[in-house]
Amino acid sequence: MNIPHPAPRQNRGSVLIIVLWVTLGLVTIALLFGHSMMLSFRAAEHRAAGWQAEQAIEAGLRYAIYKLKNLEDRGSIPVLAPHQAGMVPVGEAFFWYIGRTNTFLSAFLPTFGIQDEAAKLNLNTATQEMLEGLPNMTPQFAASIVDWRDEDDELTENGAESATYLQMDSPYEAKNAPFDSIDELHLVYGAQPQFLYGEDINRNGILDPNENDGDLTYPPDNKDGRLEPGILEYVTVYTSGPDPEAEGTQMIDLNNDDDDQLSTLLEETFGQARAQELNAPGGQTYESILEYFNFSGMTEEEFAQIEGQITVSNEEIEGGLINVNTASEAVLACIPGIGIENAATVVAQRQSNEPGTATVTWISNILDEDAVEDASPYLSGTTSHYLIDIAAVGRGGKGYRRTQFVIATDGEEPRIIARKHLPRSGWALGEPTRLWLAENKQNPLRSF
Ligand SMILES: [Ca+2]
Ligand SMILES: [Ca+2]
Ligand SMILES: [Ca+2]
Ligand SMILES: [Ca+2]
Repeated sequence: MNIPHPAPRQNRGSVLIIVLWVTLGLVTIALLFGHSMMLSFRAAEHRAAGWQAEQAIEAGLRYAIYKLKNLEDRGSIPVLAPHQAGMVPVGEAFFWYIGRTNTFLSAFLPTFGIQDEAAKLNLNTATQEMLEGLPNMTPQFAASIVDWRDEDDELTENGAESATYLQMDSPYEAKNAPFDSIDELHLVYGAQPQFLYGEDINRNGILDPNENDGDLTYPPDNKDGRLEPGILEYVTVYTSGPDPEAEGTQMIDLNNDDDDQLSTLLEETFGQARAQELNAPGGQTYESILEYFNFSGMTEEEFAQIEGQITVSNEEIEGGLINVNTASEAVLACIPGIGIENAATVVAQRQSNEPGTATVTWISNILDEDAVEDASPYLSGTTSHYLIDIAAVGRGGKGYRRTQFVIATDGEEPRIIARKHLPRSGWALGEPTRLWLAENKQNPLRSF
């Protein structure tokens, strides 16, 4: 009989160990595979949420343009929604218009709304003295900004021209031409993140936890419970007006355009009889629209109706008028005639004005005559350049996105003149919103 003799004990043990190893290997592979599946699933989920957020931003942009197109008072700031919470659902996504308050910058939730570029100093037209008045500004940096934009290579005292830039580790030349964007400030000699961003590293106008914890997390801050923003908060390159010759513009230049254009506007707005009672502007040069108002014989209410459609060209002051209804105290303090001594008074008066006021005339009721004369050539009561700063999330609060748009309304139709993604600027909607989204990620819509 041929009885198969069993394998030696030692061999059986080896086979078992091999089988165990193989099984373990398979399990490991399965686990790894599963993990990578999960990762790609999550990545796909994030991508889908990001796409939803991008679509929500487009929806927000379209709604803002619609509101600007249908403004009742030309040049005013549109009111977007009756509530201030600011979370607008679009399908499974949400978007927010990140705004600014009229008064202070230290709340923990962003203000909801459209911002005004005319609330800021124009980097291309503000004088060195005006720039020096900004918070976080140094005389050296203000001088370097002027040298960067002026076309010559003559060094301003404390400034920087190509000779300075060419000595740097990565040399380049001074631009010697106007700024195209405020981000160009990074190239100007002496630019430091603490000057440009201040404590507001994510540029949302509110105090985020990392902006009020000292040196514990970036950025450095003074932990005083108040937001001290940097220069970027207060400057623009987009307010080109008054430039009535600019392409697409519909504004009437009282100093250069045909008087018939103004007569037509006055007749259409007030009727023929009233238009004839008013003083016609013919043959004079005005320093400011306020000067024309005083001359015209209009009431403040009447003037407010045409203010967004007229301008005066001024050889000494080029462009960049500042909207007295929206500019922050810090910006108002830079304007000749207003200064630090009057800026707080202007802001206080503004709070008692009707919401949505879009006129400059009230300034002459609170400043003395000399101050009004100095300030009014720089001032406007309206705007034609709006900043739409939209942040959004997709399904489950994921896929955070943020894009800023500048819309110009000085032509027949509102047009987008700048679009900037802020992919690495960080969460800008405040800690309470982040926590709320985390708690409600399964079904955020239930609260609406
Ligand atoms: Ca220069
Ligand atoms: Ca912030
Ligand atoms: Ca900090
Ligand atoms: Ca602070």
